[in-house]
Parts: sequence; C-alpha cells; structure tokens
Amino acid sequence: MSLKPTLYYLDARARAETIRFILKLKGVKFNDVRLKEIPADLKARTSFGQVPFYEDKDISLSQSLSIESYLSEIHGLAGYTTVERALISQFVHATQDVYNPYFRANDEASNTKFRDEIAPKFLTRFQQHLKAAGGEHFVGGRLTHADISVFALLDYFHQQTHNNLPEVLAPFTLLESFYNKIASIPEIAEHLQTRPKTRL
Ligand SMILES: N[C@@H](CCC(=O)N[C@@H](CS)C(=O)NCC(=O)O)C(=O)O
Repeated sequence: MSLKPTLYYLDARARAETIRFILKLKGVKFNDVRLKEIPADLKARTSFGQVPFYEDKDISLSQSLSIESYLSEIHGLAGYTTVERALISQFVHATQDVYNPYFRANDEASNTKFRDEIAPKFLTRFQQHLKAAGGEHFVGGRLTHADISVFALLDYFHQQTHNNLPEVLAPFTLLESFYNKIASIPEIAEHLQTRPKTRL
C-alpha cells in the first residue's frame, strides 16, 4: 500500500468533500482518486462495498463521518472535552439530515419539500446555533470538525443550481459570512479554485 493517504470516491463533492477540505486545510498530501465506477477489487477491500473509502499507513476506513472524525482527531479539529465532542458530533450528523433527503429526492414533490421545508428548517437552526455561539465557530470558539462539516454543506448549496439551492441559502446572512470566512482560509481557497468542477 502507498504510504501516501488515499481517498477513493466518485468524481463528486457529495459525501467526500468534507474529508478533502480537512486534508487540504491541514496540508496533507493525498491521492484523491475519483472513480467513474467502483472496481470489484476495491469494493471487496472496503468495509461495506461503498465509497468514500480512505487508506493510510495505519488504517483502512469506510463511512464518510468516521473518516472525517478520524482525521479531525489527528489534525486537531476534534473537541477538547467530552461535551465539545458530543456537540461537534451533533452538528456533523445534522448535515447528513440535509444531504440525505437531497440525494434521495427524485421527483418534483420531494424536490419542493426539500427546497421549501427541509433545507430552510435546518439552515434556520444552524444559523441560530452559530449566533448563540458568537457567530464565528459552532463549538469551543475555535475551528473544529463541526465548522468544516457545516461549511462543506453550505458550499454544496452554493454549487447546486439544481433546485435553486443558492437562493435558498441567500437569506441566511450569518451563515453566508461564516461561509466566506472559511472559504478565505488560503488552503481552502486554493482547493475551491483548483478542484474539478463536478455536478454533485
Ligand atoms: N453512509 C455512507 C454512505 C456511502 C454511500 O452510500 N456511498 C455510495 C456513493 S455516494 C456508494 O458507494 N454506492 C455504491 C454502492 O453502494 O454499491 C457514508 O457516508 O460513507
């Protein structure tokens, strides 16, 4: 196995982009393998036949949130206390409650429900939590996995012209300023400019 960490995913942001943001932010050189389909031998090596799948010299790991948490521990983005870790986990898992109905929406009714109900409901709550925490960071007054996870979700909204997601996000001005601050961190800005343009 290569000593260089390797992330296997599709040629998409979706469930892998938070992992990429963490690695880029921390200056980790990694193989960003973007697959058209998952080869049978790779599928067999993964834990559940799925990607994202991550390998480094210590671990082979599936499940996007587990990979993010592992890298957050290594790179100082996890909470310092049990309470901080629990709160970070809460925000990280909440992002999945937004992605999952978006990925599954396959007709006009489910797209409308996502755009008019699910997305505004979660964005409202994310913004309230951010405001209550002082407006800069979700947990602990410093950059954590929670911030990168919510940032990646907001980034996803910015890119998805399908279902008017940028317009859904626009009224959430505190979230937008949070997004812009993290987007201007040099390592993140560089990734935003140089990453492949993908539909999802
Ligand atoms: N809960 C998993 C979901 C992973 C998942 O559904 N991956 C899809 C691609 S987005 C996949 O590998 N599908 C191929 C398959 O299940 O055969 C995670 O967050 O990593």
